[in-house]
Amino acid sequence: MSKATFPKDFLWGGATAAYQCEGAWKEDGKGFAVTDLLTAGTREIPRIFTPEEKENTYYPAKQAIDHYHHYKEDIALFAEMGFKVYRMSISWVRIFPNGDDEIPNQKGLEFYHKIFQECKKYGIEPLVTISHHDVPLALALKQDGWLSRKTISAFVNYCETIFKEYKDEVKYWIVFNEINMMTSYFGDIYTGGILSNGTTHLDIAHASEEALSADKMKKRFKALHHQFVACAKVVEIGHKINEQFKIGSMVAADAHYPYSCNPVNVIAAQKSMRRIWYCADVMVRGEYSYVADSYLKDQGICLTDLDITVEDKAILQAGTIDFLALSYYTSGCHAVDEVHETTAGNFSLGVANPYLKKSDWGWVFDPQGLRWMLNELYGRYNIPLFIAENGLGAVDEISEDGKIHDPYRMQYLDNHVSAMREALEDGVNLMGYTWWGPIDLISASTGEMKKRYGFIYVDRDNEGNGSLKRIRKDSFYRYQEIIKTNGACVK
Ligand code: BGP
Repeated sequence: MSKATFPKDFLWGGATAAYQCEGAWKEDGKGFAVTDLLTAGTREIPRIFTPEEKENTYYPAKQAIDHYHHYKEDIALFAEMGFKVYRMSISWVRIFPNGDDEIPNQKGLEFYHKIFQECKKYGIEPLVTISHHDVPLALALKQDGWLSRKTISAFVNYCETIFKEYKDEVKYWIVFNEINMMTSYFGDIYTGGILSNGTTHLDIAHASEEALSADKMKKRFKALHHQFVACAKVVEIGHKINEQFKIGSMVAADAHYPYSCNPVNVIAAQKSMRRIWYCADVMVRGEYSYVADSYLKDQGICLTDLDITVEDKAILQAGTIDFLALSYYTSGCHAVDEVHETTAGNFSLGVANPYLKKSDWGWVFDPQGLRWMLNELYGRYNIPLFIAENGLGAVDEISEDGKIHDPYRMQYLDNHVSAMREALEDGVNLMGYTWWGPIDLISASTGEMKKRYGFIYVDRDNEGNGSLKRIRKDSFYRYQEIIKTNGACVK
């Protein structure tokens, strides 16, 4: 039997997020997002959130990689690699500095027009994430961000504004980045529910030890419910503004395996998948499924705690998404019969897999897990899938020849492209693939520059020093070849 190939119109590209690359954090009328005010950390040191900008403190989002002023150069480099799509996010606070202002900030609107025009110049399709972690600080301070229903209307107004503004320039949208992250240790920052929770840091080092009261979990899940309602409303409104819009939303979908065939471990792994199903079921099927009850019960809460109204239910039903976007980086195992060494990821993932190697940040390499996850998702939902993030954060060195040789990244890329092709052979409907951080940018979990994902190196260090010069890494040319051959060059 001949091998499946990638569809002719497969959307190859890369993904970034505003606060991790733009910089220019106070320029042209932009307000603060909560994520702007996170200090830099490391794998061991938490990022601290400060409700006000502190003197003599380094905030990575302040300048990031200064994409705001380098966007032409950056998009030209993406075009040189052959990108068909550029996934980027609009910063809510560039458009509405306080989140709920009466009038949008024209300079903010103009900036994204410029980005889309630049993409168009090279035939690159924009894919816009509407909310990538960056809840407006003003809404967090005033009303605990997504904990308040008032944030739903502010968000819907923001979406309506950008849908109308860019309706002829953008076709593909992702409403929420990794919406299931709201229930993880990132949740208090990403929902803006900081003040009520008293949370002031983002602590990846201790994420797996986190034990929270039912009251705190209730707040996270309530904020998440408000995002579901907002997402559904926005899907409906978007389709009315332009019926050609393809509007998706996204889950973090790392793979979960039983550590052994001991049935108690199999059940534990199955249960851990509820962190994906809980969210995707609502967005794809328009209602909470049976897994919601048991998942919430394990957090000490129940569905009635979330104050879901009859009107909410109707909204969820009416606004189901057109495609499901996912991020996939790694996998973890589940064991409840014995104690084992743990592993890391953008979620805390449980036990390390003895068959797999790890990155410097402890994320295991598992391309087969991507094939497995795509099958799980497609089998359950039967709607098109889009891999909106996948990539390797690694330490890169500039060699004596002035170049960056990154065979480890090329290997990671090849292996995941190969796994995607296998998933296509399995019959999965996959629309596209955007590598996370095609250009080095700020790490979300640690705030480092040292954790580099890019095919393009950016001269900038963890303290914010460097010329910001862009340099093509070896992987730049590999991705270029992969796109040029539509994946055929990968064994
Ligand atoms: C995802 C986020 C991205 C990105 C990525 C890599 O969870 O959507 O914003 O940063 O993870 O994570 P990190 O930057 O922590 O290495």
